[in-house]
Amino acid sequence: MQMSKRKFIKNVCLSSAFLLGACKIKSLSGITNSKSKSFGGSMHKIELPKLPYDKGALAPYISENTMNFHYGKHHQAYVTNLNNLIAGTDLDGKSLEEIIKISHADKAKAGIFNNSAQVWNHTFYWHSMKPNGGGKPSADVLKKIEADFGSYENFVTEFKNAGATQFGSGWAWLVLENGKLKVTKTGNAETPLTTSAIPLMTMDVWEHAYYLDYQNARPTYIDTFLNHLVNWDFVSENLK
Ligand code: MN3
Repeated sequence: MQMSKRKFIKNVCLSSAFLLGACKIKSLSGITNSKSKSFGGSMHKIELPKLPYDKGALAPYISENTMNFHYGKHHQAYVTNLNNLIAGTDLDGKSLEEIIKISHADKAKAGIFNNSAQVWNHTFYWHSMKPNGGGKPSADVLKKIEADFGSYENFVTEFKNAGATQFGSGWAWLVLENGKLKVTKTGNAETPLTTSAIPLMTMDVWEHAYYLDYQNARPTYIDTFLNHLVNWDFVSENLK
């Protein structure tokens, strides 16, 4: 059964580990602001947000085995590392987005930036996919893509190219910059959050995202992401 977008997002909010108050439907921080307060103390913790679907829901394109490692081990490790790094510092208690921006501006906080940005990027990535996703987007997003890229096919070419040419680890993004859609790529933990561009969706091209399912065939993973996984509803919400 297909859930309406609104209901889907509401369910994401209700099922999330973070405070309901932080879950604003239209804001990007709604899905990623995983600050919560523990009982009996002033210690704030960044938590691992719940997945918007079951771990096996993206199979066969992304296996439950990959999700067990990628979400259960890698994403969790970024959360754990970040909490250890900020405990007792002036960043303790700040929102994830604040931590990312502050640490990005301070070379001495590179470890904190890498872990906090990876927490955010991964949450954004899980929401950038859905079961039965991919293919051409619906009318509103398609119109915008055709206006800014010339055609859907041009967008696909640019996005594939960004993913394939990101040397080593990183991310391919669809962003909105100065009112126009743009494809970008970032290395390691870098994220458009520290720029003026608004992220709309992302694809993880770290090897851990595809190695168990596709081994070294990154282009096959990228094709699969575009044809079967992209969550255009999420892009549409982020464009509003
Ligand atoms: Mn990853």
